[in-house]
Amino acid sequence: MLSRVLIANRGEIALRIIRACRELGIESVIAYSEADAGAPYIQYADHAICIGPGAAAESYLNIPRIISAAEVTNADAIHPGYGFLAENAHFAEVCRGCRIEFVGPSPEAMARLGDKVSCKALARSSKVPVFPGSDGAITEEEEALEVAQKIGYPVIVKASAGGGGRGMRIAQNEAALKAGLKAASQEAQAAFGNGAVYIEKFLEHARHVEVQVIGDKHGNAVHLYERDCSVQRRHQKLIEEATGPGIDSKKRDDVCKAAARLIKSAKYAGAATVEFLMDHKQNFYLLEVNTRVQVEHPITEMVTGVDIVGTGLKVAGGDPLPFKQREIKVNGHAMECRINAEDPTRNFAPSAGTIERFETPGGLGVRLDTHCVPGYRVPPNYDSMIGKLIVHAEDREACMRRMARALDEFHIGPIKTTIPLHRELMENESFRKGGVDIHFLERLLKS
Ligand code: MV4
Repeated sequence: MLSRVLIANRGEIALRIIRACRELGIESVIAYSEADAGAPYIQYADHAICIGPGAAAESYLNIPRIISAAEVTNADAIHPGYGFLAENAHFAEVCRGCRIEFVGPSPEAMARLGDKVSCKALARSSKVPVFPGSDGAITEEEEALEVAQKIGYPVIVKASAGGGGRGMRIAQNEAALKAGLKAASQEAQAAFGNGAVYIEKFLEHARHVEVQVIGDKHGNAVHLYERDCSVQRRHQKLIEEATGPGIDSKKRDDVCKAAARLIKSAKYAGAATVEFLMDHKQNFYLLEVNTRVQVEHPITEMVTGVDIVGTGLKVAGGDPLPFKQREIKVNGHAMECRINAEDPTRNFAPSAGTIERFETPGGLGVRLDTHCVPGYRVPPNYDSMIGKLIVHAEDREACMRRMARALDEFHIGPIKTTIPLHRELMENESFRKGGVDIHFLERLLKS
């Protein structure tokens, strides 16, 4: 078992990890930047250490400073949370070299799944459905044109090192494909230092369905069912729900088992999310694997009763998974609304500053994961998410009514937030029916 964990992250996820450590009897050390000095969540950690200035490159992304902080505070593990260094295989490798446990996968498993070309190859050999396309990275224009001819247009060019929508180009014809290959490769080279690209068939209308999985160091892998995250804008999710509305039980079983198979093949220990696109016939195709705990993990916790962050800490300490697949049952429905300090009426412009009014919802089935309190100043240095409103109810209808009620009780000012948009979405007919596609929100915002 781990005895002291350094948390190399901030905000609500830092608080989530502090809470999990406390419940397991693990000491927590919060590593914070000067921009986060005095933040209220810091007091709940057992120890705290400043790791540098507000700029992420000089603190939450700075490997030498984080490793030094772990050494001087005598931490035996580092939890990266999400974002920052969470999916950096080099960082996981440095931790290993310093005999510090990285709370997450081994650098090898992270690289196998993080590189999309190698992930797709592993998926194929594990009988996980993938989009038709090139077998590996494309090196010659000629080869790309041949593959596209075979699978038919439109196709999508993706960067092997990309993810979350970066380094992608859609092509409707040969000319666009030639241009897209160059552009995607250059963008990937500049952003990730790896210009490798591949192509696959482009699916137009789809839902984003992702499966929560968790593995241990003893070769066990279990899925915790799926989430639907189709309500998004520019690859930023706004609402997620568990389980996916309208997915029939056979398809659910297929997609969830495929995800568990993939991380088992990768010899993966820790929490991960396997992302898929699902078409209107519920055919599903692998997109990518997120090798970390995700923002939206709480909805899965609410419907399964599994403490995902706590279980991640246990498996990092060498414990086998404390449950079997057949013990995992879904109870009711859960939904999460991301509360961002942004103004939806001004194209989601950031709205940093001091939160004067912060009145929070409560009651049956309501969970609020936030690091904010009245008087908290939202620093301009980081992403704009200031909290997650999570509700759980017996079914999807009741869940939406409970979310509407909780949003009505939630008052934040004078900064602008996504609360009013969420309140409108709870009344939206298409959303209420379930099964909206990944373009739903952008279409709605245009109209
Ligand atoms: C696709 C696709 C359609 N067809 N791949 C975007 C982010 C990255 N994870 C992969 N993405 C997509 N890959 C094929 N073959 C459409 C998207 C996509 C998308 C996926 C999930 C959620 C939102 C999205 C928004 C635009 C495009």
